[in-house]
Formats: sequence, structure tokens, C-alpha cells
Amino acid sequence: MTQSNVAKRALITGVTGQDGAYLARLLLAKGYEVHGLKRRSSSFNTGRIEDIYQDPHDPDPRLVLHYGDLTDATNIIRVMQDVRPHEVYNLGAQSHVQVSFETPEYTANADAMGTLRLLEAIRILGLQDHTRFYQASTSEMFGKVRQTPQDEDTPFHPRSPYGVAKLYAHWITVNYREAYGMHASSGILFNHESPVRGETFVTRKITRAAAAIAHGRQDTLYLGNLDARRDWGHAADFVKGMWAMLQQDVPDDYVLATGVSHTVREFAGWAFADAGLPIRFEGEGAGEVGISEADGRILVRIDERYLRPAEVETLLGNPAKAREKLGWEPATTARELAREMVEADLAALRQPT
Ligand code: NDP
Ligand code: GDR
Repeated sequence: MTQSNVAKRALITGVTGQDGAYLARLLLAKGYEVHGLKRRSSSFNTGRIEDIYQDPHDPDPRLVLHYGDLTDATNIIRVMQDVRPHEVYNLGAQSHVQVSFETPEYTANADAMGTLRLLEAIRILGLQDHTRFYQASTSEMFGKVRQTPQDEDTPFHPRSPYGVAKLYAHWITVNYREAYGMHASSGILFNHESPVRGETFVTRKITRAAAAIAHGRQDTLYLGNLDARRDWGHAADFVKGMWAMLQQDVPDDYVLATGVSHTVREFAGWAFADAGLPIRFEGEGAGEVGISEADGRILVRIDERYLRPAEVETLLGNPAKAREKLGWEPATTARELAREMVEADLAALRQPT
């Protein structure tokens, strides 16, 4: 096999998560040999990649999973040494904003220090001229927004332990690029969702509940801040942008977003309509409810436990740089995304258990 025919090797941390699953599929389709870091868990955590995960006894596996954890430097160095990846995508993280208020130290360890451990592993092993690095930065770094829409030059003001940890990870990635000439890029990604979105993020929580209520398996959905605005896109579109960043000659940082934002209330209205249960919202504050247009049942209520100690009220991204430099375009609107997610959750409930 000539050098040019040798498959590129990619290492994905967080391969078992939403984005990891979409990115692994994309890279396999492009002919990569994909290696993923998988945490030890007491139950299976590979549900999202089951269909692409081959028997480990396959003599020529294209997707190889390695046990590992971003909090363990020895393990990161060993996996990096074994794989010697051409591209590293650091998607692993304690990614839930509200949970980060409960587990701030762990979140910092995994999300901030974990990123440093990966960058150091590349440097210690002398791979800085061989390995390109992608960091999963986030619109949560903008936090308390002072400029709308947000782009690569908007000042940061994170509002959660998660946002703060991700800001460290973002700047350490910039620093390793500047200090050691590493091909290290950050994607500052706005919210992106899919039918395999984690069940406790608001979109999936809503679409699962709308489907379950439509099937008579749940009575009420409890939510927090209905006024929060988010710029929601589709994970399948966003992983294409991640890959495109690492194909550039020069590393850089890019915002990926749709450029349109909606409230949680709007998203809930779409999802219930798509599940065949149109609702209208009435009342104010903690007393606001979502009422079935058909029979007046209260299907959505507020539970204050879902309010955050500090909230990011509104996010709206400007993806002009990614559009111009990467040729990246989001293909799916939030409205289409809601429909796809509800349909998938309804279909799952129709499966025999
Ligand atoms: P998920 O929560 O779906 O996936 C997170 C992944 O990280 C899972 O594979 C999880 O493993 C793994 N993980 C968690 N902690 C550790 C650890 N200590 N060591 C190794 N792996 C760990 O997140 P998404 O796929 O939605 O997001 C991917 C990345 O992008 C994250 O870094 C997130 O913070 C960031 N991001 C996400 C956005 C979004 O809207 N989705 C927007 C902007 C940034 P397990 O399956 O075992 O839990
Ligand atoms: P976010 O996503 O915090 O933006 O982080 P999430 O879906 O958790 O919240 C979005 C907004 O909805 C409001 N909200 C609720 N949120 C949850 N989870 N549960 C509820 O019941 C609820 N009710 C209202 C929240 O207050 C918030 O304003 C996601 C994660 O994927 C991060 O990893 C990523 O970095 C950012 O998106 C960009």
C-alpha cells in the first residue's frame, strides 16, 4: 500500500456521545480508521454506535474502542502513543450545564484539565507536527451576552462551572497553537440536537415527553425557563464543520450556528403539535402552563428545580466566517429538527418492548 492509500487515523474522545456517534459515522464514510475513547461503565454505553461498532475479533476493524478517561493522564498518553492519530477530536466532556453546578470540580477536571492532558500527550510524544487537534468549544462561553449575534470576536462571560471549564479548554487550545505551532482549532458550537440527543437536554426531554404523553405513558412534562432562547441546529450538520476545520492549512477558531434562535416555549409548542397534541401557553412565571387545545388538560408545568443558579438567557450565533472559509452551511432548521426528533421518539414507542 502506498503512503497516500494509508487510511487517516482519527481519535475521538466522547465517541459514545451524540456528536461522537455522528462524527464516527462521517469519518468512517470518508475512509478513516476511527479510534474512540470509551469510559468504563457498569452498563453498556455504546448504544449510539452499536450499528458501526464491529466485533473486536474482526482482523481489520475500522472502528476501534479504547477504554479511557479524560481524568487519567497516563491512560491518555498510552492511547495516544498506540494510535498515533492524524486527527484528534476532543468531544468528551461532562456536557450538562445544570449538572456542572452540582459537580463543578469533576467538570473542571474532565472538561478543562482533560483538554490540557490531550494537548500535553501530543507534545510529550513529539506528535505536534503529525497530529491535528479539534476542541469542542461552546457558545456557553459567551454566557451573559453583551453582543448579538455572537461571533468569533464577541467577548466571553461564562455563567456556569461548565462554561468556565470550557473557556480554559478553549484558551489552552489557542495557547498550544501559538506556543508550539500545533494545528489546533476550536469550534465554538451553538446548541445542536438530534434524535440521539441526551435525554436530559431540553429538546430531547420535550420530544420524548410529547411522544410519551401522546401514547398515554406520561401525564405532564415539567420544565424550567421557557423564555430561554437558543440557536438550535442539527448534530449531523455540525460534525461536518468539525471535520472541515481540521482540513484547513491554517488552524483557527470558528463559530458554527444556524443564525436563528427560538424560545424553549416555541420548541415545546412545535413538539406537542408534531405529536398530535397541539398546546397553548397561559399564565406567567412559575404559574405558566401548557394546555391541550383538544381537551384542556394541562400537559406542561413549571418546576423551579430546573431553573439554574445563573442562566444564559439568549444565544444567537453568526456563522459567517465558517460559511466563507469552510463553505459550511447548516441544512436543518430548528422547526425541522423538532419534527425529526418527535417522529423518532414516537417510532421508538411503537416498537414492541
Ligand atoms: P454528550 O454528553 O452526548 O457526550 C459526551 C461524551 O463525553 C460521552 O461519550 C461521554 O461518555 C464522554 N465523557 C464524559 N466524561 C468523560 C470523561 N471523564 N472521560 C472520557 N469521556 C467522557 O455531548 P455531545 O455529544 O452533545 O457534545 C460533544 C462535545 O461538544 C462536548 O464536549 C460538549 O460539551 C460540546 N458541545 C456540545 C454542544 C451541543 O449542543 N451538543 C454545543 C457545544 C459544545 P459516556 O457516554 O460514557 O457518558
Ligand atoms: P444548554 O442546553 O444548557 O444550552 O447546553 P439545555 O438543553 O440543557 O438547556 C437549554 C435551555 O433550556 C432551558 N430549560 C431547560 N433545560 C433543561 N436541560 N431541562 C429543562 O427542564 C429545562 N427547562 C428550560 C435551560 O435553562 C437553558 O436555558 C447545551 C449542552 O449541549 C452544552 O454541552 C453545550 O455546550 C451548549 O448546549 C451549547
